[in-house]
Amino acid sequence: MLYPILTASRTLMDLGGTWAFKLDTGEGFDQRWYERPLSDAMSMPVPASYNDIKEGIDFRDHYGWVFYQRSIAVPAFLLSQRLVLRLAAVTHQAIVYLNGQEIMRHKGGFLPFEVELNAHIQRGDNLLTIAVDNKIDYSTLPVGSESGSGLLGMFDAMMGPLPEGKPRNAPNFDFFNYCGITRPVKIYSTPKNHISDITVVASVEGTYAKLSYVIDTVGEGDVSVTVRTEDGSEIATCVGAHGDLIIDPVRLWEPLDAYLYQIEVTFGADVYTLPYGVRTVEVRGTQFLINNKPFYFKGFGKHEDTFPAGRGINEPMNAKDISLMRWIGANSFRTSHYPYSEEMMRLCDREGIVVIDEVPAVGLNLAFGGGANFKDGKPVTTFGTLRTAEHHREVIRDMIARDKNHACVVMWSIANEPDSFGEEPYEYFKPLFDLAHELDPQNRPCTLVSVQSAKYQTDCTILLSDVICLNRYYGWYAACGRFDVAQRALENEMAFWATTGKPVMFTEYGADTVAGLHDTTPTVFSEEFQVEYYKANHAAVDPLEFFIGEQVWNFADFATSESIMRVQGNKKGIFTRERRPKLVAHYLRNRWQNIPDYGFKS
Ligand code: GCB
Repeated sequence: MLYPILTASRTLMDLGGTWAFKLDTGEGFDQRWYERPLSDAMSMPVPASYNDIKEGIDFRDHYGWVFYQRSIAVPAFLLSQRLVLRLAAVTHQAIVYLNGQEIMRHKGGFLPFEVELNAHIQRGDNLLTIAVDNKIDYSTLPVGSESGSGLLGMFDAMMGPLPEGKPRNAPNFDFFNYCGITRPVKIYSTPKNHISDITVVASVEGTYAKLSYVIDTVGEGDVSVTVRTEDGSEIATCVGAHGDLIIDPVRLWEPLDAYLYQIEVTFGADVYTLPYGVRTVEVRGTQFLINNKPFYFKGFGKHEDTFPAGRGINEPMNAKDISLMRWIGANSFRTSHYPYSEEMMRLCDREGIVVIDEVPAVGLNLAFGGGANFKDGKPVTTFGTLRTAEHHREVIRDMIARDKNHACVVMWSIANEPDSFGEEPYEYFKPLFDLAHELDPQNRPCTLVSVQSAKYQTDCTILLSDVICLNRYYGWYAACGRFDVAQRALENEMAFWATTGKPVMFTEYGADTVAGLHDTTPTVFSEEFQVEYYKANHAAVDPLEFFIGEQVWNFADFATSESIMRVQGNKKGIFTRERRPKLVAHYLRNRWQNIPDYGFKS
């Protein structure tokens, strides 16, 4: 799927701004709010999550539908063009109405969708209404408890029974369920005969690169493709809907030293330019090779999480985060726990930040919260109970369609911390791994990010993942503060992973740390504790040749649901939510500046 841009043949209109907005407490569809201007509407910025924009718990924790509305007009001279309404992310479900008619619906809160407007749009003003649902359950990704019944708090079962409350979302994951129109809404135009997709795969041999391309089109016309350098010089050209472009000598896209060629495609009157970094990725033995050299991941699990935009796109913060990554000596992050904005992906291409791209498959684990889950008195299994399989295929398909050409993406993550132990998870995940490999024209490595458990020897990641990605909390959730025990336990577990013959890395490890809390003895939650925690973990993994990366949890403190485990959110950030460094940032900076991007373990 192409990112919408302005070109010599395409216009682009941004519908960002202040929209009318209304919470629906049950009457919105019956009263057909989408047919006329919303009465008693409040104002709401788009794009942004709505939750932190207004005050009060009923607003922040609203359960269900909300309505957004504005009027749109398209210049008359554009009505002969193909007009497309594109929504980059609406969390979690959207129904789009134009002039009271439904024109599109979409499930899934983190990937773009679009609809052609020509059959629906009128001259002059049109009423655009977007109904947005934030409900999560056993069929959505991410996963929540069924029908707003709410997971019980840690001690509720012990001290209950408690009376029923208002329905609410109960996320089976550890980040706030921010919702709304969180990424840009745009209308773009193309000629009727247009380019609908571009796929480019590079192979490199010495100084020589071959870019094999396929151009998908709609209608009649001739295709030509030209490659330009960053300074605009033409260096390769080809005609036809598929073919090979030769660049010799090639300048490779390297971590923190990006180079982007401009691939200019024309089809009849339509023109589109794709920025493209040439690099290779391969797992060989226990190494992760970028451009044929053994890469070491240094970086973070992140969130799209700022105040008050919530999960709403925040481009200044994205730029700041990458600046902080460079300052601290990091080279990579994972898009935990959902695909990030297209703007962030383009920025990572531009800046040379290496990305593990994750679908919103988090919470696929009914063992969270203590032991077997029960339904009607009977124990249930995760994948015998969840109804996510079809939607899981959709998000893999849509993420790869969106991100396949990005140089920054070096691996796909099929899920975060699912129940991955034994046969049933294997049966669930095997077809999803096969699908990702089959859909990705670059056939990048795939992984699932695995949860800490005593059952790790039965984790289906051993069979399925190209890189073993571990979330491990020795010294925090296990052996809290007992760093001698934590280190030995981690060493013992690593002895097992050594036998798999696969590369292994941390995708999470960390300790909650309240900025400003200090102690001479490193006690839990103090900044000194966080430093000691990381030192103990590094002592266990540094000697291991097959250990190819460390992504700490988390880049910054972030918002979560209410719980006695969280003090105004998760505090495992290396930076605060406002991006001030904790003590550990200086420790990591010193460490990472002395670890090269390539060749650390060889
Ligand atoms: C995890 C999850 C992450 C949590 C983290 C924590 O394993 O993947 O979403 O935020 O632990 O801090 O508990």
